[in-house]
Amino acid sequence: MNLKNKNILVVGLAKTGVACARFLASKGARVTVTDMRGEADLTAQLAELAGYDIIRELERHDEAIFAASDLIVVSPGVPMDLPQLIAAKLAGVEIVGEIELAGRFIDVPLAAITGTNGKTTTTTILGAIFKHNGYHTFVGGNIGTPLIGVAESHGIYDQVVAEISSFQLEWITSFRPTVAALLNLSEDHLDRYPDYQAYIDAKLRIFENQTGDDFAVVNRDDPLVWQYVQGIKACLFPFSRKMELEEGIFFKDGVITYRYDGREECFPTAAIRLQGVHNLENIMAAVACALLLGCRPDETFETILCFEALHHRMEFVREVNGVSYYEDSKATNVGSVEKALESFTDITLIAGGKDKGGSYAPLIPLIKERVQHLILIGEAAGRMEQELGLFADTRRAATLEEAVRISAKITAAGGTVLMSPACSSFDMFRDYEERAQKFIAAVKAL
Ligand code: UMA
Ligand code: ADP
Repeated sequence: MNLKNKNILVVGLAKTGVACARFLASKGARVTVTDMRGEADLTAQLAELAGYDIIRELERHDEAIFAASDLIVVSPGVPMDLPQLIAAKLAGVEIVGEIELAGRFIDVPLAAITGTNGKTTTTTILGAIFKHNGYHTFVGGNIGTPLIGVAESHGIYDQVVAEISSFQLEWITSFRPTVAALLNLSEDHLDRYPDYQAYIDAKLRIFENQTGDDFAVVNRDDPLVWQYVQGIKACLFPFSRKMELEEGIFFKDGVITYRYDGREECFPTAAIRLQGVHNLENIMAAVACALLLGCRPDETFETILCFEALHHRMEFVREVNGVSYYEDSKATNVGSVEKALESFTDITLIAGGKDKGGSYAPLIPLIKERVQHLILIGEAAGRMEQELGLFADTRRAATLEEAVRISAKITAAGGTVLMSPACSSFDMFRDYEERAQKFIAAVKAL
């Protein structure tokens, strides 16, 4: 792809925009960056662009600049229906997302992980397996390091592992993973998409450009996933913790078995540290990707044996007066909260935050069965109370700290206080990490 002297507009100037602008400028493109935020909010990003010859269009998106570009590169946080993008598309301007641009410069095997939940965990496990197998591995994408970093790296990597979000798949045309994994599907991001189907359609685009030479590692136990992957061109490689498979990877009687092309590898799971059935699924998906891409079984197994849970995913904080406190701040949708509720009984659940628009009703059976008290915070509290309030003793708290104090008063010894919000954090916190830290501090203060 020749970028020299092309007029390229980068839309959004956060992590992705900065990385793309630097890369494009280093390739000789004439780069303009545009962001709705102003200079005062973007000092860190602008500092990273110091020394590069880049035009800035801040505090506005000028339709004329969009239309006059040879290429537009869009950040994942910018919605697809931005009027300036729609107009540019109608005018025939090529528009790509950052992973599409990066993909055009990746010439080594690419493993791409998507799904509603478990992406970061699976991506991290897979990256660790490749590294333990001796590969120079780039781990990036939605996990926090823009994928374009691979293109900037002058060929030092021989393996790429990418966490891929639905947002990132919106503007692809040729992005083609060697192995693509779809972990699960449940409602999320309905504040961005017109409906659930549009979100699913965006996720499924991960398979769009694969051919029969590529693999799709897919959850055989998730009926939606299994339904939607029928008919894709890639070679289907299912994973299951519920059924034995003739080909694929499955869990049975304490053993993970990989079975493919006449080969069988067995991994006993008793000594694995990562807890929870959902993590078994993440491990199977990662092991499948690794073995399909040439990793050795011994090194693969050694890696999963010592892999520890990532922070803010069902993490134990402390026990106070016989009550255990867990924080699951990364649980920002209903699907992930279901997994957390399945892991405990006698729960005081602290939930709420910025509403993403989906239904909370799938939680009702588990709330009836396992939740004694429900403490709601944030913008979503009203809607959650309407949908869930009848099924447990329900209260509201103005702050997370107050929610923790109330939980400490009302939870009987032997119970569990679980913060698993089912919402994003942006109404009250900078991000899910800040929400986690505030919860941990409040629990430590008890
Ligand atoms: N902006 C505009 N105009 C708009 C909308 C936004 O100018 O109409 C600007 C904003 O002011 C901001 C920038 O665009 O400056 C937004 O950029 P961004 O949100 O794409 O932020 P990045 O820092 O580039 O982060 C993105 C991903 N963010 C999102 O998808 C929202 C990061 O995923 C990802 O790690 C990073 O690229 C590197 O690949 C975060 C995320 O929340 C973790 N992802 C969602 C999730 O996991 O649920 C999908
Ligand atoms: P993602 O990157 O997709 O958000 P994470 O690995 O960060 O996934 O986990 C996010 C939340 O989802 C956490 O609450 C975690 O406990 C839960 N989770 C992890 N893996 C799965 C899975 N396979 N199915 C459902 N929930 C999961």
